[in-house]
Amino acid sequence: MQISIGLGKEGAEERLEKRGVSRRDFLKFCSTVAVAMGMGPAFAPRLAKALTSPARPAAIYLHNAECTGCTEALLRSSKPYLDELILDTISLDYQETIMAAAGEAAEDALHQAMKNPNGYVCIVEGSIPTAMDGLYGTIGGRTMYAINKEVLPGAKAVISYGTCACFGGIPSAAPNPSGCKGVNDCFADLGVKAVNVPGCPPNPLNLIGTIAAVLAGMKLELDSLNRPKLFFGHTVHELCERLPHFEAGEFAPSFDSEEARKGWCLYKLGCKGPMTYNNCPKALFNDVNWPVAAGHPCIGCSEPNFWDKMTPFFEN
Ligand code: FSX
Ligand code: SF4
Ligand code: F3S
Repeated sequence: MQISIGLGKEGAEERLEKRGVSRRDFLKFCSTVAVAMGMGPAFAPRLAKALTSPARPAAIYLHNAECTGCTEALLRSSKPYLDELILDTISLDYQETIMAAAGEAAEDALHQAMKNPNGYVCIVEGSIPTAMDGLYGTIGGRTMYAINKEVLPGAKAVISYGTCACFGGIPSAAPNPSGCKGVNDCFADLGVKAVNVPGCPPNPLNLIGTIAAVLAGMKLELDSLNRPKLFFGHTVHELCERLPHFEAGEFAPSFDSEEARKGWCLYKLGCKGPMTYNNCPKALFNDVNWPVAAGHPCIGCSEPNFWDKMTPFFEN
């Protein structure tokens, strides 16, 4: 991965053009993000400016206990420009999964990014193992706990990306032998107050929107679980296209039924949409679909302890 530290490099727009992403395409992408943020396309130029400002902070992306699905969601997105955007526009300076640097060079990149004159924002994926002094998770001989403790308190902003980083997620499911915890649970006493962008996996648009809002200096209104209301202000149920059938008492009797195919409500098959805050029906994944439209009940993946609290996922 290219390591670029803030100022003095060629502009982000030039780098995008070299990769075949025109300004027009870039603005189109910013419009998609703006619409997902509920701001309307007119907000796109402000987002574009925030994302490409030469004075933007470095971005550090830390991995902890997780399946790496959050990174996969980001990089495999069908948006053709998302990886270019992340690598070249936001200027991701340290990301263990995709960076070319390894060993000491990787550690140097981390420490260099932390010294960026414009500061740094930190995106965290995965939960933090705390049992046995954090020894369930180590990178380069240091515990994940120690690395996060070194990096997070000095960040301009911390964004927890994925339910694991936000609330502990699957690694913290009962009986949680590794003592996994979400970022705020772990580090609130050090003054860390991460914005939570949950989902297992989360929608990459919600991450890009949150980063853009942070870089643009927007004040993000958060709910009681620190999730931006822009993306998590409604339940999946409120936004669901099957809602008229719920209200009409039309419930699909089985997954392979004609009624399920006709779009009837999946509540009686286990759908947790009414208890789950997320914008999946509106934001969609890869611009294509979302679980309930594809015939799968919502399993509550953006809620704390969903693995313990929302099971059984299916009823029939
Ligand atoms: Fe967790 Fe991300 Fe679920 Fe996986 O790594 S939110 S297990 S999709 O990928 O942290
Ligand atoms: Fe609500 Fe789920 Fe029914 Fe959609 S399918 S209306 S989210 S209960
Ligand atoms: Fe997760 Fe439910 Fe959306 S399972 S992806 S919050 S539809």
